[in-house]
Amino acid sequence: MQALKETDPEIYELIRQEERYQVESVRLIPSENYVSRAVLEASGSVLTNKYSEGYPTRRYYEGQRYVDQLETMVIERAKTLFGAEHANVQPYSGSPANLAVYCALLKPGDKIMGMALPHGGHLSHGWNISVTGQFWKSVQYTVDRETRRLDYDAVREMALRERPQMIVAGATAYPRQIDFRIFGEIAKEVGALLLADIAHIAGLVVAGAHPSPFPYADVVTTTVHKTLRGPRGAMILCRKEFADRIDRSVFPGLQGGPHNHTTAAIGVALKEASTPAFKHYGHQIVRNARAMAEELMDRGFDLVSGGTDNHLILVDLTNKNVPGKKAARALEKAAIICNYNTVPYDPRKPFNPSGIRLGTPAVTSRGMGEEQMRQVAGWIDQVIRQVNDDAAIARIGEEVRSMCRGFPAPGIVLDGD
Ligand code: DSN
Repeated sequence: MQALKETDPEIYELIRQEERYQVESVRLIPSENYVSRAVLEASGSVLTNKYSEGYPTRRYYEGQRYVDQLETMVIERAKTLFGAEHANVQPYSGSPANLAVYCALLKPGDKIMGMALPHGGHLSHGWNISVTGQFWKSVQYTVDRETRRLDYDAVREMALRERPQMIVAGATAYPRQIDFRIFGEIAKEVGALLLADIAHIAGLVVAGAHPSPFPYADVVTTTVHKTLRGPRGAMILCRKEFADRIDRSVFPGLQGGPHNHTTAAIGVALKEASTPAFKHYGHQIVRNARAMAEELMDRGFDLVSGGTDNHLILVDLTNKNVPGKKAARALEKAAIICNYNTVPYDPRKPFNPSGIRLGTPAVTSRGMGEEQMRQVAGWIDQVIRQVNDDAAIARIGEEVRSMCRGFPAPGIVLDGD
């Protein structure tokens, strides 16, 4: 980054510090990852210079001879990888992708039925402070109070009672597999469309480590920067019959020019995701999450739903008498990065909730395995036990950083290395 160093040493320095931070910490935020050098290069390419409103061969600008080839190739890769009839690779991120789907397929005043945010859903699934819960009517299903898992009978009852026009299946903090087949049946039964938001699990789906939402969902949205390990961006995959409405909703409905540098980087990530190595990676994410979950439970941690079968773990810290925010802050000081999170039926407020959310996509990208996951769970335990002891936490941080040095972070070459 010589040019950046000369032009803007302040920004250069912050990026260098962030690189070191990412290398020297155990990153357990389940929606984060390390992209490859190839993805970073495509993302930082001259494609950022281009405007190309419209779609391949139907643009409002000339000069698209390479951009058209590029976007067409990325669309084809997306369709092949997920087995979809149509793909739109232009949404800027996950929330705009979901908004584009609602704008395309719902009328004002129609009803969305999604998973409640405090139970693991996403803001854009119709939660009341999101425009998706304001422009459309919204009802929200929850997890069961006892099992803290989805109760599909209750979801069906709500759908029969509420008759939504769209059901959203997908989550950001749900540690169990989602049964898209049942969601598909419920949607059919009540005449609703099914939107599967697989942002968190797209990489697992591609790897065969989580059942696919196809052919049950009418539309599938996903970000590409989580388990799929691409740049920050999103895609909408759908049946042919919805293709025109979806495309028109993304552009010109909601967006202007696509971010072509992102499109290129998505293409690279999709190519990487089609390899046997990625398949192994997806399964290892789940094995790692299970190992960490088991070790945490052995140490007396209360995991929402009693464990995990995907990439994430939701820890309810009530029995440890440490609020989630305090825990997450202490862990950060020990070079373990996670986020505080509400747990279902949380008596505490979202800004200082009872839980923390942990995930294994990023650490798995570094080649860490079950042994390291158990070790990390042990450090988490030690930090929570000594949450007020800064010296002890600093000592744990040294151990964490030392372990990290043995696992190179993809895409990052530290200055001087
Ligand atoms: N904000 C993302 C997450 O962390 O799960 C979801 O969009």
